[in-house]
Amino acid sequence: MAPSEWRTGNTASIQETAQQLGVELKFSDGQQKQENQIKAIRQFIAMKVDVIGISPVVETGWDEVFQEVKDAGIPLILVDRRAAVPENLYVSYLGSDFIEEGRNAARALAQVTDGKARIVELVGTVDSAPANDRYKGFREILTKYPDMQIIGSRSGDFTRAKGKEVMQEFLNKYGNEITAVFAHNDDMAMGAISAIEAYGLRPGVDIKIVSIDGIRDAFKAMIDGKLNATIECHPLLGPQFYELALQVVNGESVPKRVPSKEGVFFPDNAAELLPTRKY
Ligand code: GYE
Repeated sequence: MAPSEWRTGNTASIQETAQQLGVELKFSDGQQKQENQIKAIRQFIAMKVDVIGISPVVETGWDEVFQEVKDAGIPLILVDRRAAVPENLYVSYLGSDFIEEGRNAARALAQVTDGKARIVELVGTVDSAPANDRYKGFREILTKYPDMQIIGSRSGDFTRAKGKEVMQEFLNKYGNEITAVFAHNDDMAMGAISAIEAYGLRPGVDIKIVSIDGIRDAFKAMIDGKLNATIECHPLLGPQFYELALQVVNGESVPKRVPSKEGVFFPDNAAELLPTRKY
């Protein structure tokens, strides 16, 4: 099962666009495990594919297998998540600016709490690029708000179930002291919302919540007054990915970094925007 609605949307975009373009896609779901991803890469090398695209589940531990890809003469494109490897091991990185998303989450939380908050943070998958960067960007802006403090920070692995579990633990430990939640993705925020309701508090009112992705459920939660903002992280990367891949295969030069476009959404126009949301 996909860890998040974001991932489901991303996978659908990669698969559907291949079909539309008539590109042959060999797809492998890493199930959140680096070892599975490494195994799949080696299989793709053995198949002598033209291009390999990967969303590295974590940042570190890729040098050896990426070198094998390079030695096999296959161009590698990082899609969505970055890997901490030398630049010569991949041709391009297509994805979001996760640091800016973290900054935007802090700005939005400052706005909805008037700059006063005791925050618990639901961190994404440990060592993943989005978790590392969102963590960093969020804190960068928080230094400007002395009355906003992070009182707890733990990984919920980007899933609803884990987000709920970690939020329950935070509530048991800090109770009414918590006035705000920053969740690194909407799915964990959805889990936190159920935990807060079960605890007898009102999500979005007693505890303000800001998260990242912009999935349909986040818009529904904003309409219901349970979520205070979502920062867009665009998963529909299929078209940009194949454009890059085809350029690379045709020997054209491509930029090392291709950013995807994102916005920030608040409850006021959530109902109007919900029908336009594709993931
Ligand atoms: O925010 C989260 C998913 O890598 C940007 O991964 C992606 C993140 C996204 O599981 O929902």
